[in-house]
Amino acid sequence: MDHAAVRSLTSQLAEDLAWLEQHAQSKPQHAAQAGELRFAAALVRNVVAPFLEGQGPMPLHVAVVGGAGAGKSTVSNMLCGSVLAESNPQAGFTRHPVAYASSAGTIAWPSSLGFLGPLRRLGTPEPSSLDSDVYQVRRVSLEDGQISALDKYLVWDCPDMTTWAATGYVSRLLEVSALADVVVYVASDERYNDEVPTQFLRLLLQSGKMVVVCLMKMREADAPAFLAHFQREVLDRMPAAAVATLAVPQLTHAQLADPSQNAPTYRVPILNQILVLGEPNLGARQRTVRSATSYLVSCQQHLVSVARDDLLALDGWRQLVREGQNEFEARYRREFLTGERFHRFDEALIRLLELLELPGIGRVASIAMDVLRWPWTWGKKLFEGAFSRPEATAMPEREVLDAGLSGWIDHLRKESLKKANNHPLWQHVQQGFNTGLDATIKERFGEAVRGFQLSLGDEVERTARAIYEDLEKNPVALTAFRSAKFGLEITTMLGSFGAILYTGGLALPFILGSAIAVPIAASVIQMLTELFGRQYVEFHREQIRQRQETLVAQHISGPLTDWLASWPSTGGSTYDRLQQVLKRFPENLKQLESAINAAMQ
Ligand SMILES: Nc1nc2c(ncn2[C@@H]2O[C@H](COP(=O)(O)OP(=O)(O)OP(=O)(O)O)[C@@H](O)[C@H]2O)c(=O)[nH]1
Ligand SMILES: [Mg+2]
Repeated sequence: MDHAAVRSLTSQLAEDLAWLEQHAQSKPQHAAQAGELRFAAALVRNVVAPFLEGQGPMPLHVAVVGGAGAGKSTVSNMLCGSVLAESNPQAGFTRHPVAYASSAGTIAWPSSLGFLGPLRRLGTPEPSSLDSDVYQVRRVSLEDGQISALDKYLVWDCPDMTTWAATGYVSRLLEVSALADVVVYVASDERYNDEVPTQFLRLLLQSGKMVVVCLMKMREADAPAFLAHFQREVLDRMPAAAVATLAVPQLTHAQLADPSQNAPTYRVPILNQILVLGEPNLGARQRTVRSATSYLVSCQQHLVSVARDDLLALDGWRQLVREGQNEFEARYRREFLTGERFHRFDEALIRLLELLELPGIGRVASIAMDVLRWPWTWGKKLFEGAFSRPEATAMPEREVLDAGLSGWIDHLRKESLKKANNHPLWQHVQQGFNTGLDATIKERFGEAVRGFQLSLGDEVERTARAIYEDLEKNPVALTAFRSAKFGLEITTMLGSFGAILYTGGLALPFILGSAIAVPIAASVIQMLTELFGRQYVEFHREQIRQRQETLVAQHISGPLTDWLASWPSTGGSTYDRLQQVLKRFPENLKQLESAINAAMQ
């Protein structure tokens, strides 16, 4: 994988994790997960990206972490060999990470994007109580022959963790813990089992960090019992084992003032553990990179779960909105379109039939034919008079649309109330309804209806008119239809007269027969003509119905559905971004894993 590809892959992963973290921060119940996400992003930025970009293993990093006032600064001093870090009775004194480095040689800092996240390096020394997104590096001159962790490592004295809110100074601790090749977890006898530090220890072990535990400040005689207790109550419940657990009983002031000289019994075992874990340098770094990658891959489901719940809830909301849309459209069809006659089409039928009669001089023949069709004309009148019912009047269109919208809104309101306890999204929707969401919906709906009416305009009128205008504009076809119809009628008539002449007008029964046959034949022809004409008009009437249905979906229900579906956004995040992250995150992790495997071959 080339340099540019590595950069784009690792930045995208870090970006997505940062976005998920921001997403989690908006919900108090996801505070711990926000911290985990920050840690995961820091693993990508501080460990994996520098390695893939060819950064060498030196210096290795040891981070000293633990609860407030546990003795982290004291242990950092023990690792370095002299009193460098400000230890202070005030718990929570250290507020930004301070790195101690041997003054021999220069430090090769990775140049990868986002290294140490928001932490800015201080140019001048400051007290470690400075509460700001910074870190500082303090150079230390070692005495000849003195053993110190600084031979191999940068020793990071970190702020405590008292809350999971990955904002403020805990985020600085997460940044450095992710960077670490080795972590020293410090717990004092008074507060060895505090909830947040214990959860943090779990995260460190789960992510495959090499953790050395230091238990502080107990009476020397109590040390074995305390170690056993901590093992049983804390470590045995962890997902992975710590490398070692060591006790540092309450030190005297002289020991605190010069741990190298006065407390080697406690200092040396810790140092040995740390130094062994750094052998060989490259092996130590590769282990850090491998562990980080395996953690990201194996915990990906958990990491994105903060968004998955939202996605499920959003899916549920979209589904609900669509159900409302379907019901709205069905109701419009049922209560308006099906009953709507479009009377303009009845008039169009009359015009069409009139058009098929002969014009000009032929009008006389047409009138004659009209008289001959008396059985059909009278029969039709009688039939219509006897059987026709008053037409069921459809509800006015606007009323149907308004009723449909009210039903839609009621459905959304009722369902979101029912689900209010399932996910904050539903509470958000409910809150929306309490603060005027329905008024906004109605406003948008009103605009949409205006757009619909405008676009429908005289479409009905035009379609109806086209039924006869098309024929009018096509004289060849019109003449052909008229001639065919009239030809058929005249042939029938002439056939009958011919028969009379043939029999010499003598056969009275035959004459009478013809007198009946001619009007019946003319009626049948007219009936067929009207039937075809009606079918033709009905076809167009149905088409305009469908067209109107489409226009309602296009102008009213469709846009309203889109707007409603994307209305709830949680923590400023959009549905699209959620989907994008959930899709590309696993793919990117797969790529990262193969890049790491290739780089370590
Ligand atoms: N007498 C004695 N005091 C100790 C011992 N270990 C730590 N202390 C004191 O406990 C206090 C807190 O120790 P620190 O090392 O500052 O603890 P920390 O974890 O760095 O604390 P914060 O940075 O405030 O979170 C300091 O006043 C230390 O001197 C010990 O073994 N003996
Ligand atoms: Mg401190």
